[in-house]
Amino acid sequence: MARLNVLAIALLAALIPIATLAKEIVVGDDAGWITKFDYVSWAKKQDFQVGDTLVFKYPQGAHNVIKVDENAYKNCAIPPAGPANPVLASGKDVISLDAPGKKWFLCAIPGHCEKGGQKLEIEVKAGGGKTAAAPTATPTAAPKLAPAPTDAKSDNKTAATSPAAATPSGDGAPAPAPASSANGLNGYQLPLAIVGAIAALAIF
Ligand SMILES: [Cu+2]
Repeated sequence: MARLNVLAIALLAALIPIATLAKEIVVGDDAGWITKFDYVSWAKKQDFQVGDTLVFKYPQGAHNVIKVDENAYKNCAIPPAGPANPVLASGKDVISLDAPGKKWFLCAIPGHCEKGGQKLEIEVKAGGGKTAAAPTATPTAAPKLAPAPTDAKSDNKTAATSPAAATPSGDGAPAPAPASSANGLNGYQLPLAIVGAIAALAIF
C-alpha cells in the first residue's frame, strides 16, 4: 500500500509539469481585444511559452485578428488576407504558439490599429526548460502504511485536468538540468501546493 502511495505521488509529480506547460493566455485579460489598450505594457507582464495558446476575445463583428509581420505591425499596414493568413473574426480566436520568437497581430478594421493602437507584439520563449523543474514533495513518502482511498480520486482528477498530457513537446520531458526554475516559479507554486496537499493526504 505504501508503495502504491509513492507511485501515485510520483505519477502526480510527473503529470504536474505537463499540466502547467501549456496555458491559455487571454489577450488583454478581462479587457479582451479592444482599442485604446496598452498591449505593450500588458505583453511585458506575460510569460509566453511554446505550447501556450493565445485567445483574442471581443464581441463578434466589433474587431478581428490578423497575423502580420513586424513591418506591418509598426505601420499598421493591413495585409491582404488569404487562405494562408486569414482574418480571424470569431470573437474568440485561438492561436497556438507553436514556435519561439516574436509574433505580431493587429485588428484589420480600418482605424483600429492606427488610431486605436489595437495591435500586439509578443515574444514566445522556447518552453522546454520549464518541464525540468522537479517538484520536491516526494522524498519522505515511503514508511507509513495507510490505505488512502483518496489516491485514485485525486489521481483521476489531475489526469483529467491536464489538457495536453499526450504532447510533452519533444525533448521536454525529464531533462536533467532544472536550471531555469526561477523562470517557471510562478507556474509551479500552485501545482506544488497541490502535490504537497496530495502527498500529505496519501501519507496520513
Ligand atoms: Cu478592432
